[in-house]
Amino acid sequence: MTLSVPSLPLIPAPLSAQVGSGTTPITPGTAVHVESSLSSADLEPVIATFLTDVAADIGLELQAAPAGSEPPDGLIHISVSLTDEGLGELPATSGVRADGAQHADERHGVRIDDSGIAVWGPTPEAVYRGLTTVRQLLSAAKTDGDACVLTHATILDTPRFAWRGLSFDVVRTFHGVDVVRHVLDMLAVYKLNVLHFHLTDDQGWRFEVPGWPELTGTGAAGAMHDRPGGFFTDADLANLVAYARERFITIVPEFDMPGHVTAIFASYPELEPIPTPGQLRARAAGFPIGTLDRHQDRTWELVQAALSALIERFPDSARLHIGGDEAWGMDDGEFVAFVDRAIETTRGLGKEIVVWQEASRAAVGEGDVVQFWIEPNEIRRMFKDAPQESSMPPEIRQALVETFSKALEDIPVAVSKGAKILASPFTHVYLDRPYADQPAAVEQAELHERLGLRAYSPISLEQCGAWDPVEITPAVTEDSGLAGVEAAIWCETITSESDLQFLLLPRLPQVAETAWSPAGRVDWADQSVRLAAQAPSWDRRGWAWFKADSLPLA
Ligand code: TNX
Repeated sequence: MTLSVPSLPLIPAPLSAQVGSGTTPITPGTAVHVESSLSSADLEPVIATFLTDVAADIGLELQAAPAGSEPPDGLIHISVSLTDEGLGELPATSGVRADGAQHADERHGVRIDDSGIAVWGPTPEAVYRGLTTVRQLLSAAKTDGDACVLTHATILDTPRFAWRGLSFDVVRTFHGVDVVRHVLDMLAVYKLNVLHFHLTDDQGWRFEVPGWPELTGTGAAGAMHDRPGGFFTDADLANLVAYARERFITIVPEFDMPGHVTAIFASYPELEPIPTPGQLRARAAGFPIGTLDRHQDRTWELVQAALSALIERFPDSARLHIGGDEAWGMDDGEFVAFVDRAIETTRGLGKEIVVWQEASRAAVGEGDVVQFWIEPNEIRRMFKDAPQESSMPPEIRQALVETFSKALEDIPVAVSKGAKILASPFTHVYLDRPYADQPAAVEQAELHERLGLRAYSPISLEQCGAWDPVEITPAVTEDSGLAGVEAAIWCETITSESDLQFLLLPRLPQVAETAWSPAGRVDWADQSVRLAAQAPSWDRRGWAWFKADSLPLA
């Protein structure tokens, strides 16, 4: 069934909406009331975040009514309440919560009528999501005048998946606290709720580990090419976790291992094993790769210390991402034994795991989250259809063919072991793919040319939004097999915040729609209109974005 939700400039598209004919003006000073004083304490922080965000979005200064006060008769106001009235029929959300919450509930309602706006839901998080809908409506209604005039409507909504994320590489280019806060702002406005923080990789180490000062000394000094390095202090991370929490976003940290670890070797050379023949060949071809050695006790002292530090810094996450991707050149048996012990170590510290798909070859099982990224059809295309087009040294290419061929079995294996799959197919949600659409403005030609990995074939905005996570994920046949949907932004080609934003917008809201809105809703004609309607608010926020020729821009 294709439900259309016409005339509402919302993304992700809501589950259901009825649009009326009247309008109501929301003006500076419009007060936000909590309907029952019993729920004031729970909802006050949510209102405070909403007021800050609306002011930042459009400069509209709403106000919080004093706790317990009744809205004066006849005065337009916004009311919020903790109730699931009228929401009982909404479908259940599938997937896994990154915060491990057992009773999470994001179902909510929003009603706009002559009295103003009512937002309700059974939890503060649900009310926050409903207020986010209001934010989008206010932003879209913003004109030069003082009032935002909203069309009457009733919206009942709930997400399809519990895990709606973005994996963010802060290694290849170091992005500091302010940039990460802006990314959290973007996630929040599109109802995404997980920031997967890729904090370690070959080019750098980005967080403090007690007893291992060289990781943030030598290890953090650089980034890709000659870009400046950096790392997050414990205070920085506390700041980010709190900022995310206010927006009902969980930050899930990643320590990527046993591959992608040469920043560790730069810091502690004694941890570096003798490279395997495959690794030596790759290094000779200019790829600085290496893998951790499970036979050294010091390796496990480091793993234990680093994971413990992450647990301290990211108390809201029920899980640690322990990597497992691209352990190039490592013996298969060694790889599995390493990942097994890393899993055991994480569980021993009281946390659950997320791993990249290759780690399915180790002891993953029930309750684990396995991240699917190597989309099989693309692999077949890459290696069968166009081998002659490769500019890669043949040996490296051979290694890639082997690695990716093995990867075709990973997700079916993970599913058979009872793991939940986090859908991140690199064909559709790797936002470091070049754009296939052309720039509408000549000023963006250079960015369009430079940004995104050239090894990937470009994808269009339409393709980014036109896929279904169940259909694309091998061996998964229904929503319940998935943890959710997560995009990734890798920063090899990105040198600045505006480069980053150029690749995130407009595709990030499309990913949000895939993760949130009901299946079978994909319709580019409608989505492109709703995306284009976001552009003024990106401009007001000062966010760079790609002005694609495929968008119906004013
Ligand atoms: C593969 S995705 C990687 C990253 C690269 C990315 C570029 C994954 C688990 N590993 O190391 O940055 O491709 O898109």
